[in-house]
Amino acid sequence: MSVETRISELTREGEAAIAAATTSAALEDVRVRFLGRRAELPNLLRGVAELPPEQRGAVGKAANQARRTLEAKLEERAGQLAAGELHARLEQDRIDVTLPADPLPAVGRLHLITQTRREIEDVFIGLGYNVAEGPEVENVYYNFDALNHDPTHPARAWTDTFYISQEVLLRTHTSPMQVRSMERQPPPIHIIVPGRVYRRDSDVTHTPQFHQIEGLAIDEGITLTDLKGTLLEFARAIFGPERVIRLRPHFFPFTEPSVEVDVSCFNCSGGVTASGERCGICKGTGWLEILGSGMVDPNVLLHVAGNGYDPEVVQGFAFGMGIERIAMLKHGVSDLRLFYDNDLRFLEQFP
Ligand code: 2NM
Repeated sequence: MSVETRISELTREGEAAIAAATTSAALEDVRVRFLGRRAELPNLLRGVAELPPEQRGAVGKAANQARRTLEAKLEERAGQLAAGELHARLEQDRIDVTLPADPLPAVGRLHLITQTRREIEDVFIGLGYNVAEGPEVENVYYNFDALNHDPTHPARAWTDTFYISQEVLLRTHTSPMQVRSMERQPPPIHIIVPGRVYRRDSDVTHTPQFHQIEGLAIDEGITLTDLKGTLLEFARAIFGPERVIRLRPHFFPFTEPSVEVDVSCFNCSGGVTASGERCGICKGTGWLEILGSGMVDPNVLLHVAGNGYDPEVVQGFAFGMGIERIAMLKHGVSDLRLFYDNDLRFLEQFP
């Protein structure tokens, strides 16, 4: 076989091997096999000098041509394989950054006051109420005047309320936001207002800052019956489906008539426990006081009559409750101060 024939054979074999290589590593093996230091073609090139002079030109030319051809094919194939491998790697390593991260281990829990607030909110949201929040620093107008507190009402005294100035104070209830909401939105309105409130009280059953949820429903034709049905629904959602409620007459400046609402005790029957003892939760009365309520006084509506709250046309009810009180009753918490001591032994009991 002539050297030229061998060279063209090597070229074809090399081209076939290059085309057949499916990975960069396999292609590198082909390069070594055909163009490496000990490969046949480079060996032929190095041997050109020993050939008879008349063959040197043709063989040298053919061998060089073969080497350039294989080098070009290797180059081309290397590019193809690198691109394909990159694509495959990107495809395989694809990370979907929109997937949720692995959940973090739990490092805490909601405070019992927050849990209770949300639970109460959920009940009223289920009844179609909206949740509104307002400022803790209020004007005397919204905190007292617009809520029909007469000028001598004891809560107005500096001894009972934290004043910032003559006209500005820390709200003593969340009802100011109900007036603000009525200024902002014509009837019908169904809202609850949760939040912090402040009173100058400090003893076993009072902290100077505590939490309230107040509710307000105003529309044409709302009666005390709607109030009772709503609060019964609330009492059953929080204290159990078997509960009943009772209304006792009371006085609040912003409602007329006003009532205090009791729920039947969830721990006993009529004040006597299953084992025949006097119930410690309701002190043997069979009832737990849970909130204050009433039909909104026309004098309150008159402050927002310009926005559609004409007391001759619309009426409704309002109620207010202490979140701490509801939580204490429901979970048997014996001391209000436990809520604010930040003691994990207490907090961890409410996962
Ligand atoms: C209570 C008891 C009774 C009350 C009244 C109002 C408003 F803004 F409509 F006048 N908001 N909340 C209310 C009524 C609050 O808490 C014991």
